[in-house]
Amino acid sequence: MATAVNTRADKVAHLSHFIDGRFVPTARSHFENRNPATGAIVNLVPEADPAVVDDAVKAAKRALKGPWGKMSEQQRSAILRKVADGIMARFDDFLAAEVLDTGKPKSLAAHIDIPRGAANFNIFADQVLTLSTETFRTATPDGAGALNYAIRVPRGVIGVICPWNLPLLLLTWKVAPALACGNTVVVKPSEETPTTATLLGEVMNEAGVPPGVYNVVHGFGGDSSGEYLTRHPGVDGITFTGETGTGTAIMRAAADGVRPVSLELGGKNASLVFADCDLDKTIEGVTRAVFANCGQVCLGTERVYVQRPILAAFTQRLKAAAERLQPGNPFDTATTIGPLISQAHRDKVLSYYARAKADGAEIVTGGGIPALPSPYSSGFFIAPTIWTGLAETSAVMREEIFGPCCSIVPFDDEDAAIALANDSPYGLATAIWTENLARAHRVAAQVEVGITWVNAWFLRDLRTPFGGSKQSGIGREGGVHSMEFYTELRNVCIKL
Ligand code: NAD
Ligand code: 6OD
Repeated sequence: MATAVNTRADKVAHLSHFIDGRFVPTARSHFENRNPATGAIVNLVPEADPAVVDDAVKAAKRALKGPWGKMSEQQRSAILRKVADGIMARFDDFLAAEVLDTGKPKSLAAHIDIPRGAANFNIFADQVLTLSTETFRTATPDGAGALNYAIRVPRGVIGVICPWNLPLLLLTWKVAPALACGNTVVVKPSEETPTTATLLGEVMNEAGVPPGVYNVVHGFGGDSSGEYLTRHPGVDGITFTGETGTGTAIMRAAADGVRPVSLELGGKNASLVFADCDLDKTIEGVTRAVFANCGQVCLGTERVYVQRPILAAFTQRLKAAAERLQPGNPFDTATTIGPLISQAHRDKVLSYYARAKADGAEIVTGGGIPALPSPYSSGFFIAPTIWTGLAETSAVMREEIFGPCCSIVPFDDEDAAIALANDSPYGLATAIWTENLARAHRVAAQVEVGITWVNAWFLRDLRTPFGGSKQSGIGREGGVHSMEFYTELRNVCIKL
């Protein structure tokens, strides 16, 4: 099927905004979007100015009053299922587009990103059919009483701002519940990964989503379409995933007009590896937690605390696992680690590699840029890296790097492990590795994070509350928790 986006590495496509059910080309101000695996340009992307963002918000406002606003939950649910089916029907296009935009291994995107894009529509198609509200019988002096019941209404136009690390997965994680609840959306995908959001416009049209319900504007963040969108007074709520600093700026923008925000932000997550763990399972899990998606996962582990009796064995085995990772052509099934998203991000991660050295780290493995043949030598690849010997005060231990790297630090007992894990301004996720169930419960209750895994990492049930504590975010996504953000509760009191 012909598509409006690029699914081939040897082509450069002109992307468009998607507004009111139509692809809107613009001749003005295109920026280059590169394939991180080769550095080659894959897309020329239009940057939305305030007028384009305004068009999108107005289209979304109109759509609230159109057929979408009049549909039953059952009708919306059925349409969302068609969107899920549409993603699966275009699986190969979504997969190619996501791999070209991100450079992530095709095997990873085929296993996680694209199926989750579809699953996100199915889960919220289910969820909206079981959404309930509270009812109270209230006593009154005349004895007749009153009945209080709450109704849920859509919030209106939702501004959706997304990052580049799991583009389709994170975008649909917000768009699906927003639409299920009867809202309309204006999405601003990351400037690094504009393609699958655009392709989703085709699927929305094919599934019968009315024009204006799903809109996409391209561009950057501050002083560009991201900021224009979050500041637009026609936007009734903002949902954001990205860096904590950006989340802070968005929260400020949302203060004008007192608009609700949902923020999924950064992390500096710990793995706590106890001597009583199953070491085979733990190495497999920690390897994924540190290196999956080239370390560009908000839930990923950058601090690995290991109980002293197994420190040497653990370090030697994690090193071996890191050295087995195979960089290269993301479309090749042998490739198990892709590049970082951009030259700028690689420069940032390399600055932490230099900082680790300056702070006295021992480099267990990695530390630089791997030698690869052309054209991958021009990509943004970086070596998986492990350090030991860093002090907790080092910036490498405190700041989110978002690269394929971790620092291993020993601990002696449970209390020390918990204290180390909690010594962070962030509070997104922790992975605990132990075969002692009582210990798992004790530690899980004390780590100050929104998400704790025991003997697992990134094992997801989409009904569960997902989100961060401290500077890792505000609010929870998933199941009924998403529905709470995307609806407003109104109470009705009837005197009987
Ligand atoms: P980012 O904050 O730089 O950008 C995210 C999005 O915000 C982009 O679309 C960008 O254009 C936009 N943006 C930037 N400044 C803006 C502004 N002033 N106003 C409006 N929009 C603006 O994040 P990133 O580099 O794309 O993604 C990596 C970050 O995302 C990491 O910190 C990672 O931990 C975090 N993340 C968190 C989660 C989570 O669920 N907690 C998930 C994935 C990524
Ligand atoms: O699985 C999810 O629902 C989710 N929000 C994952 C976030 C991953 C961060 O990079």
